Amino acid sequence: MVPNSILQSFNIPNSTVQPFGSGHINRTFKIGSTDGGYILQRINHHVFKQPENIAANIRYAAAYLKEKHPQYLFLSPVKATNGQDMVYDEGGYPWRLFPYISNTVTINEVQTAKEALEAAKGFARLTKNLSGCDAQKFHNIIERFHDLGWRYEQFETALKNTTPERLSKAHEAIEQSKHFAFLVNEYRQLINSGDLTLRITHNDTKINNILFDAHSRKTVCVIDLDTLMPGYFIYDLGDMVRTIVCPVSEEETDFSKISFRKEMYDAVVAGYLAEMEEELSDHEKAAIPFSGLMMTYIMALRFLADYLNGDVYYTIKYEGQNMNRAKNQLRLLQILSEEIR
Ligand code: ADP
Ligand code: GN1
Ligand code: MG
Repeated sequence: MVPNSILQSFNIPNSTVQPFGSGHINRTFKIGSTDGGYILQRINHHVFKQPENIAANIRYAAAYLKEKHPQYLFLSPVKATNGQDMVYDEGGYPWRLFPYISNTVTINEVQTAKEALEAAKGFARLTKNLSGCDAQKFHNIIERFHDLGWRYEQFETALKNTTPERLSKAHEAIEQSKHFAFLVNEYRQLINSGDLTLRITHNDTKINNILFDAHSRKTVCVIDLDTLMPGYFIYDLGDMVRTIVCPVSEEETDFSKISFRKEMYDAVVAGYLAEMEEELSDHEKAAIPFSGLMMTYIMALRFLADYLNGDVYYTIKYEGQNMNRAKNQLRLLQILSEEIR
């Protein structure tokens, strides 16, 4: 649970502390009453090796947005009593506190095209509002985070280092993954073409990283800003396609439920373009169909590599979960590759 020293550092007295949310990386707790209170998070410092850089990026973005877009709701951490954005526990883990945004919900599976449209607008607005700021001022939080070539190399390394047992259990998923390696070449060509502009992107736009108003279902603000850093628009749009067009999430193990919902795809693209149309070049727009394929593939490779590596990165609740996630994503990728282009 939460160490007392941490509660004291944020001056949180005798509160109700409950585990919250379904993220794979950090630990999240809800503090206080249902319609108020705080979100307390322990940052995974094995994944985020320089958490101070996360805080610096968020501070820089917050200051810029406050000046240029004062109406825009951007979630900034609440400072600890010592004035810092984060405090460290005895194990060296950083903790931070956010205001809990009342009357909001997150969703893991999109039900309506309106939700898809709103989510895409919400994530696109972040990049649009930050378009005037200096990308060089942002730290790269995780090097080559969405570099598909790098992720493929990591998958190959995992293949070499894994146990014979995991290699044999993952045989089918491995073969399917290799089948899509042509996407790595496409990715390299696209990046090398210089056609994509480096922007400030969220880089983790899965559907549960945006808050919806509980009643109107309009988006209230984006959350999970750990990977806010320079990136290409295909990363954000692609991760939305990955998590929105399918009626079930990456956790679904009944793969027959995985399908492509055209009305959701159209809504995601329309929502993104509603905010970003004027920012994107024609070359960038031509890369829209590739984005969903690329991000679904990268996630399949990352889940599978983690399974082969012995489940060291993503939180799992049962043995084989990362392999199931990879199989789920490979099924989705197969369907997307037939439907999108
Ligand atoms: P992770 O990095 O582990 O995915 P998130 O920052 O996405 O962590 O938080 C996990 C969950 O907690 C979210 O999906 C959301 O349901 C909830 N949450 C996080 N921050 C807030 C907030 N400020 N207000 C309301 N709910 C939040
Ligand atoms: C992780 O933190 P969370 O659960 O929102 C991961 C993303 C993946 C996602 C897949 C820092 O995101 O890149 O898309 O899991 N974040 C990191 O569910 O690796
Ligand atoms: Mg999250």
